[in-house]
Amino acid sequence: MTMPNPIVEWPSINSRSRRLFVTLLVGFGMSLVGFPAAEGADHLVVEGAWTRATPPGAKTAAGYLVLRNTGNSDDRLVRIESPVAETIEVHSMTMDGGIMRMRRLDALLTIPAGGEVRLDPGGLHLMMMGLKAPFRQGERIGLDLVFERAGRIAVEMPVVRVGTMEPPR
Ligand SMILES: [Cu+2]
Repeated sequence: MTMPNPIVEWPSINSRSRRLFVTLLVGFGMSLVGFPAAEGADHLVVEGAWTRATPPGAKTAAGYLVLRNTGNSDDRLVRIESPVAETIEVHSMTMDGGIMRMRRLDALLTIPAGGEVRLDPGGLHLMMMGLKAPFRQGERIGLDLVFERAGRIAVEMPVVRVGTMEPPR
């Protein structure tokens, strides 16, 4: 009397069910990681990031970019980290009695499924505060965007001329 040996049994399984078995294993592995990881970080695309050179003594700078969500679920920007500034917030700009005012967003910035959010001059922007050093034209400023689902995405912002109001091409 011998025990059935799974290794001996293996070749008797036809290739279709073998493929199914492998698929199930991969599916099981993904379910352990959880749904967000299964979707992958590539559903969130960061494009066209830029910032401006800072005048002498300036302690703040604004940064602009486009966040595009190609996935099926909303995502949210949880925080922004960079060694170049003490704090980085997302600000909105509104007209208040003829005066442009900016304020920190009350809630996390949501990037809707299949949609995009643009951070442009005059609107939403990244506010970098407590700059450690001036931004010089031609440099690139590195920062990490941390999303609820996509996780951490490293971004490089080219530094363009002071006073630029249009995204560089
Ligand atoms: Cu601001």
